[in-house]
Amino acid sequence: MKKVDYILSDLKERLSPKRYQHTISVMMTSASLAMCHQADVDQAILAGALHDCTKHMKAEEHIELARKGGIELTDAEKSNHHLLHARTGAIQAQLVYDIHDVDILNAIRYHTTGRADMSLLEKIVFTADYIEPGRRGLPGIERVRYLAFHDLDRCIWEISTSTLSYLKSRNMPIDERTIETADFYAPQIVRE
Ligand code: DGI
Ligand code: FE
Ligand code: FE
Repeated sequence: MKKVDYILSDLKERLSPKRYQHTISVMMTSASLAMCHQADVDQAILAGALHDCTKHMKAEEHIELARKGGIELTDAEKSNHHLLHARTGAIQAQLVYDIHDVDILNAIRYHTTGRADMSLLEKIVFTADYIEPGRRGLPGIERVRYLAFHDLDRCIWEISTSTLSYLKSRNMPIDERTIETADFYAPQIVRE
């Protein structure tokens, strides 16, 4: 059995049907973006398949995985499931699915917040998670989807600023990395 087939059959048992469908969509969108931007399609498929592999876990399971992986969690992470699943997802990918490709592990780890100066694979998974066909009701999504295939850095800036506005409007805690991503990918103002 191919590695990705094993991973998908295992995830199908663990994740809810909705999360599994999202996983498949992110995997296929990552593959498409990899084709467009001439990245490694197999890496994109594995990273897309695994990006939310711990999303179903309860807080205690996340904390246990973080302990196993030997990572320190910030208070913000401990209290925020959205931030935690990306970090524990990378550990689960390593420990349970035997993935040791650092680029794939980082693409999982940074898929929610992004970071400054991402690798092409990191950019692809970050973007695919936001634009996959099942996502509904996001502001300006048609344009963001267009940009994903035509101007990836600009697309990342639009996604991160849109996420920041959403978090601010709801008074949610903001991870420093999310701000760092928006700053790094802000279009340069050309001055004469
Ligand atoms: O796991 P998914 O739902 O597929 O997507 P995701 O991993 O991108 O998580 C999306 C959520 O993460 C969305 O509600 C916005 C939130 N998010 C992104 N950056 C931050 C954040 N939440 C907080 N609290 N702080 C952030 O900086
Ligand atoms: Fe996620
Ligand atoms: Fe996701």
